[in-house]
Amino acid sequence: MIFRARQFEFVFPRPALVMGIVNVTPDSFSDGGNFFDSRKAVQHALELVAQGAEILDIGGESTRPGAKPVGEKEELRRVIPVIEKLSAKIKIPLSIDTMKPAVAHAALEAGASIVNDVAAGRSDGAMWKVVSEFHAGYVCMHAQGPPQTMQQDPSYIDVVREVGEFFSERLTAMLNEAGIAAEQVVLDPGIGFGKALEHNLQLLAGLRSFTKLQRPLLLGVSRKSFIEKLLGAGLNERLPASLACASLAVADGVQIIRVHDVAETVQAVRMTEAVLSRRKNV
Ligand code: 9MG
Repeated sequence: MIFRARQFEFVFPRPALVMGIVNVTPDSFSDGGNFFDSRKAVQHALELVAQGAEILDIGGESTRPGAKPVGEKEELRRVIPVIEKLSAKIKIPLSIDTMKPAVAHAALEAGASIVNDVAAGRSDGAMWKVVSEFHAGYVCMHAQGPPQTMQQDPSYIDVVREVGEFFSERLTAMLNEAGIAAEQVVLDPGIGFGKALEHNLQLLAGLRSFTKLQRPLLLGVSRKSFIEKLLGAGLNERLPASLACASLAVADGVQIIRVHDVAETVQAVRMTEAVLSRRKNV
């Protein structure tokens, strides 16, 4: 299986890729006031690469449940200088985390190679045209509803089946209507995006079923609030559970893990892979 993102190509099976999260928001990299400092964001990104990140995901708009939307101009102002500086310094794929085609377009022009679209093309139909035009990699994530309202009353009959059907429908539409090649696409069940605790756990238990779609899978569980709902762990106490999910996911066929804690995740994932590679077929 191949994943192509502009000049980058990953051939699977291969060790899972750890994608480091770079949130370019004022609360993440403040200049000491209400603005963010792009130099601090770049510095943080370079540290994630030194820790073993093989992809960076750069976002200027929070997608946390209930987060306030950010205007296009402000989102561009946050992410583009960071992408320009990083693409001049490092030769790994940069992913732009956005639902806005104009932001994706500018980010790709600035040197990004992947579009991480938590709306899966449903926020603005122009997104897929941009992905197709640049031959970019594309993360197609499942969400039930937009971030502002998605956690109000998530409802499914069979969440694993419904997310699988969503992937099939989106893939068919992308390939047939948007001129995107299957090899550009990564699928992501969207843990925490319009899902109650039970839905998240069922998706984690059912990850293996998505491998039949023959596309790389991406999982983001890092520090998410469902961990607190299950275990009572506060924001700074969720690393062990995040690592447990990462290891289980890799064992079930997930190829990309999106995380804040890169060094710890790389260690957990490499250990998991070392043991998996020695499993006998009993
Ligand atoms: C932006 N963002 C936050 N959580 C995410 C997740 O689980 N997957 C992807 N693709 N993006 C996410």
